[in-house]
Amino acid sequence: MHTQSATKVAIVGAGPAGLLLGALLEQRGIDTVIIERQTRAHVEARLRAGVLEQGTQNLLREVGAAERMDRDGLVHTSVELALDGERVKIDLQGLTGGKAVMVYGQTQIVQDLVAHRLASGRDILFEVSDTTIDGISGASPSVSFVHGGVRKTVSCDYIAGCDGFHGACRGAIPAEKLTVFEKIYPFAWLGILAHCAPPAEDLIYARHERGFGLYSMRSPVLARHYIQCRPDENLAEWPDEKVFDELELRLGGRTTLPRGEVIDKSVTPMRSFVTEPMRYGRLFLAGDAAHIVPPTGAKGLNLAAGDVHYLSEGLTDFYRTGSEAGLDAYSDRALARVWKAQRFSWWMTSMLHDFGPGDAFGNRVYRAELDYVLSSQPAMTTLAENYVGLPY
Ligand code: RFL
Ligand code: PHB
Repeated sequence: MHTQSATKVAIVGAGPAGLLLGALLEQRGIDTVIIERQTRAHVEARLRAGVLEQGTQNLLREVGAAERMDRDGLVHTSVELALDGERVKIDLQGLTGGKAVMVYGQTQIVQDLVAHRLASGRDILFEVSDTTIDGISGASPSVSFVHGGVRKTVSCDYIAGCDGFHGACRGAIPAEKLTVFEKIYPFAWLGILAHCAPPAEDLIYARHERGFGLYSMRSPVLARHYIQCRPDENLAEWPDEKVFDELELRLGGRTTLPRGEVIDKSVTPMRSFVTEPMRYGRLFLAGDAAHIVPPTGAKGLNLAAGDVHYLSEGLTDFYRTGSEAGLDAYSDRALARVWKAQRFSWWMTSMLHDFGPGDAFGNRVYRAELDYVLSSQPAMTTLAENYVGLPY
């Protein structure tokens, strides 16, 4: 059996980019279909980002999916950076004219956006397989996939490729039409989620001769911590107590960390990646499908939100006025912001990590850079302005 249907915008991927784009378009009366490779339970349990810029928060409010975020999210008006155990508070609010970030899990955002869409009577097609993208260089594109054992084809005006770094959409663009920029870092993050209090009210980003450490949280009783490790690190060599011991050392050894049951432990590789342009014909890429940042700047999810903001504006203009000017400008507008976030994420990553014995000069220079930032008001202002998020 093969079923055919039609929509205005077919959205591939129900991560933050696809779900938020769906919500923005629905709100403006633009019909969408969202397909997702994984189960609903899988996408709602995936543990990822935790820091939201004001622009991201505002988009969630705009679509009416921010009730839980505004109730449970933790507003952070400052962040700490540590160099060899010496902690310095950076007053985000004071340095940016009143801006702050919100600590609220991507896991929860995805749950909130899925619930929001289902409550409006629209569905999400989970567990699709064999996704193919057709006709993007012509006037009638379509997305085809298997769902519930049935091959389905959805024809549409436009396709939004929100299917992450390993998705199908980027690969549907002829390779010679894309330019890829990539940098792989010689380290990764070992992350834990644990039932215990975070060590401080602020997030702490720490540089230490033993490597980077990040002390983050999901709530006052749920800590989310990371330590720099090898890309091929074996988790079996990291029993829970050893992770906490190492985190204490990277904070300078003078702070006793609250400890508790570890409920998740994983290794995340680090890369910077950008695809240009973010459009080919009637296919638009958004979020991790188009770019990856190392997590040190907390920008990945926020960039995905920025992309779909620009894309929703372009699509809204088209359906209201027939003008494609906003869609034609999408890639350039998104990339201008993406590259600034790439720069910031690379800078934070360089300043805070140990690049190993092979880059002794770099290690000294990056350490000096952090030392400088922590003693200079203008440098702290630069950090704060980027951390809270550049304007759309
Ligand atoms: P996602 O979240 O990867 O979603 C893509 C979705 O597409 C589905 N998919 C397909 N569906 C249908 N057909 C196919 N052929 C498909 N192929 C794939 C996938 O199953 C998936 O559901 O991409 P999106 O929406 O662009 O969102 C991007 C963010 O998830 C990502 O940038 C952030 O998580 C990055 N990130 C952080 N970002 C921040 O802004 N602040 C942070 O504090 C932060 N911390 C992090 C992070 C990422 C991390 N990891 C694990 C990579 C911390 C970590 C540890
Ligand atoms: C997190 O809490 O998962 C987190 C926070 C800040 C980052 C990256 C991840 O820069």
